[in-house]
Amino acid sequence: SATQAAKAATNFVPSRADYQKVYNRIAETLDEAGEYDDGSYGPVLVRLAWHSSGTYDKETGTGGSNYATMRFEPEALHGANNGLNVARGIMEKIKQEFPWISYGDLWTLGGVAAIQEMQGPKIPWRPGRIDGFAKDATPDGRLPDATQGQDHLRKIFYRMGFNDQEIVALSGAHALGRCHTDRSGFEGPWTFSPTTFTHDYFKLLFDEKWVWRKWSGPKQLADKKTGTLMMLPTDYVLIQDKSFKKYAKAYADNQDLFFKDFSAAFARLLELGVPTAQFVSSEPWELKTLDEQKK
Ligand code: HIF
Repeated sequence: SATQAAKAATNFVPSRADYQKVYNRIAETLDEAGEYDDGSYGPVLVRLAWHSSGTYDKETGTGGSNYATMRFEPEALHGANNGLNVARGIMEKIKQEFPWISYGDLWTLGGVAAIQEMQGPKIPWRPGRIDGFAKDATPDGRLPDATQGQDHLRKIFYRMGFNDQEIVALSGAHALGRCHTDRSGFEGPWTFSPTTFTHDYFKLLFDEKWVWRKWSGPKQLADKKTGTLMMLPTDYVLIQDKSFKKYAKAYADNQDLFFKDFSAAFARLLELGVPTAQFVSSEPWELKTLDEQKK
């Protein structure tokens, strides 16, 4: 709107209420998906938030959500980011409406709004990311390769500063969304409710019998009973590796514990690479869902 554009032109300092407005606009957009996938843009926005953050390398302090470098080639074209042009396009419309927000804040806020609106836990979040330049873009190979095993998973997530428990907690986000043959080559959803955030991913890992799918695509598992669900090789190692399995079982048995641990790990993921001094608030905020604001 004209008001929001005027705010961008002046030295306007946005308040928490302004960020709640952006959250609300994203939340309203999720359901404008129509025939797209399972009828929600939520899952692909979670994937954008994660891929913009998961490039972080704690040794060099490079990557992470600060500069939103996926706007630039070649990072936009990295194989791991296939299909995220859809999510960036959705976010671009929000950016037109709220030009004062940085892309890093917008994309991470998109993940927060998507998870909270899909009945997930509150994800504490605060603004402060700034737009970087093409020279800040990260090299290919920093995001995980789904065809690999536990050593690779640890190498990638330890590099971001996560431990085994956090790797498992984060992985529960695959309760959401699906794989697309024209994006990753894999196919199908992990759960029967891909637009609702639950601990079903862990329950299904333990309760179903998983068999290698017989097809010409990349190696993935299928549930024996219905053949409609999938697990990636990197999902399946969570019940094969002893250390991972202990946490996966705990999350399968206790949804509250999963929600609590996921919230902490995902909030931390979204802040990777952002210098603390840049944040506008010393404590992250819990933004309200649309439902909570109706009350
Ligand atoms: Fe994903 N992930 N992810 N992922 N991911 C895909 C889709 C989603 C990995 C691989 C894939 C996380 C970790 C890993 C989401 C969220 C998160 C796809 C399919 C692949 C191949 C892409 C496509 O074809 O469209 C690997 C190897 C990971 C390391 C374990 C995070 C924890 C689970 C960090 C995370 O939050 C979401 C949501 C989707 C669904 C996107 C969609 O468009 O529906």
